[in-house]
Amino acid sequence: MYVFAYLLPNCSVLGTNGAVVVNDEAANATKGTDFGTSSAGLPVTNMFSITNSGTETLRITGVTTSGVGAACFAVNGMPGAVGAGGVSNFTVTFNPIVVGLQTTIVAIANSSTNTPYRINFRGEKLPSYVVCADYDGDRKADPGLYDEATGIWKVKLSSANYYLITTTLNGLGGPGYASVSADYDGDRKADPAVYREATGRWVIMLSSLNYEVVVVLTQTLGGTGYSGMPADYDGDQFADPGVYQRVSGDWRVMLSSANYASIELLGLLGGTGYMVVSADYDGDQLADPAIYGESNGIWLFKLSSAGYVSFAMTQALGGTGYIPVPADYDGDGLADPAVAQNSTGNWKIKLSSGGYSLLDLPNFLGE
Ligand SMILES: [Ca+2]
Ligand SMILES: [Ca+2]
Ligand SMILES: [Ca+2]
Ligand SMILES: [Ca+2]
Repeated sequence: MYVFAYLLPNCSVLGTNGAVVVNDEAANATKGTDFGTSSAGLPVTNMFSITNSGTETLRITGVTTSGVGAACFAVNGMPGAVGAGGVSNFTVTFNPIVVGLQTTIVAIANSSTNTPYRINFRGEKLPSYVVCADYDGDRKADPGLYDEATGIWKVKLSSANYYLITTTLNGLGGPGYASVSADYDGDRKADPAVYREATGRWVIMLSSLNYEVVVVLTQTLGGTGYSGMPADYDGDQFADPGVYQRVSGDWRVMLSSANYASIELLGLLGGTGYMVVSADYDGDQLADPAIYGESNGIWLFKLSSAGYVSFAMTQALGGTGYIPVPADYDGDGLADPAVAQNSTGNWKIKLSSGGYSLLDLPNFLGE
């Protein structure tokens, strides 16, 4: 004897990890509906699927996006129908064209009882890059921020009682350019510099040439997927241009002491969710490769004075909403771990000269 089961079409959306994205649930990083933060400003695409466990064809009758960040999200490849017992894919691209937290709701109208199927997405574009370096040459780092959207640089000079300078630097930078300031000419003053991820182009304004000459690196370094991260790894006081592949954690560095020959360090440190924060943390004048966890505020170092063995800072510093801003703020020759929260302008610095106790600077420097 048969019991005839007639099942209506059923609509279920699966996330990037294959788990069900429940109708109207909050955006979730492991399911791919939370795109996290993007400091590079490059589009990210995630694939989702729609399953139909019913015995009738599921019809998709319309897709709408709403919410303040709708312009930053695009839905592609939405099927018109999913057959009985079938599955079909679509993609959502987060294109962080606007600074700040972006959210949208994608509503999928369909022929099941689970309609409209609402999916919450979120993603965030960090507004500024960090440009903390010693621009005035007094051995103390000068806190700074650079806004990619406007090309405006803000720096508080330590030698002028942290007086704030706001400048466009004759148009150095702008959309598509990240800051990579460091002392490239070895005169102890940081040189404002920018790196274009799309092309691997480096542009440097040299302090030793009165900031009047803009130098472009003759060879490209980096490109899509690579973050710029200069530091003086060989200890000759000339910054070494370097890049970091954010997914694999591969590093490439052009050593100034080796005529800028490029060395590759595969899987050195980092990977997805980590930023490079290399600086000289142990004060031996050799930069120490280091990474920072964007969401958890974990810091990991390979200290040059300790054979480059990896070790982690005992306490987290920063996390979601913060950008790392390590530099030698107290001028004792050791870099100080630090983070800044752009939305509030709050900074937190662990000064090496103060036993790495936490210094809170509310409303210090932000947008
Ligand atoms: Ca300074
Ligand atoms: Ca310089
Ligand atoms: Ca060097
Ligand atoms: Ca060191």
